[in-house]
Amino acid sequence: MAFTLAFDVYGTLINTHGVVTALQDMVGERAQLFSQTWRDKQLEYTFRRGLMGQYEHFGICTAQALDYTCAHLNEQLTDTQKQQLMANYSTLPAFDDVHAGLLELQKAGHRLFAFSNGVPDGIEAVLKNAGIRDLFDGVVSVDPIRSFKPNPVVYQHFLDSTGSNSDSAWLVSSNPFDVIGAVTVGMRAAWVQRSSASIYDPWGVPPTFTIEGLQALPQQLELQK
Ligand code: LAC
Repeated sequence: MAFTLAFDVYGTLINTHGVVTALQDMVGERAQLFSQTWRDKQLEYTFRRGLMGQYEHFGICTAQALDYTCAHLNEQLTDTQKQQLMANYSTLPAFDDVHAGLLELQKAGHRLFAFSNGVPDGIEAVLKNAGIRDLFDGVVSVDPIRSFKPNPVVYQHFLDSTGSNSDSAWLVSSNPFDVIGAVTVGMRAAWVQRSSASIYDPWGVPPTFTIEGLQALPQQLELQK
């Protein structure tokens, strides 16, 4: 049986910490801390906007989280530096295991979709620049729903947009909140734990299985048919 696979983009296919190199020139040794704070705040803003019904594009959440991070860490970046960091967001790299893993899944006959908080143009650009856009059947953004993961409605939007259902569709994500969101609406979900430093939320809602990278996914899915 072929499955419909929803791949989370930022943090799963694409390494958001690809900005660290550019940040090293701007904030030196605090580049890693800056990147992590920026990413955490970006996600927090999506959660809060979703909860409050105050939707703004993911790019706005990212830009406002960047301003917050500068203030929080007392780093005075110029407007040009901030624009450079925002531009980097569309040229972030894919993780090393992604291209080969997607290719094998495509060959196995699965339908592959990118499924993200990003707006369609942003998702298209980052996938294209990372050299993996052609491996997908399509892109599904939360934007038409005007909310963010893990609102249950956006997972239903994925199923509706791809003509799939919770028996045939899987979420593949490194973000535990995303996995829990999908499992809660009845989808199956693979958690991609690339590092032991990545901790799963102890909510009693486990992933269907855990893998260390996409190379393990084809075989794991084979066992689920
Ligand atoms: C995404 C967020 C979770 O790509 O980073 O949907």
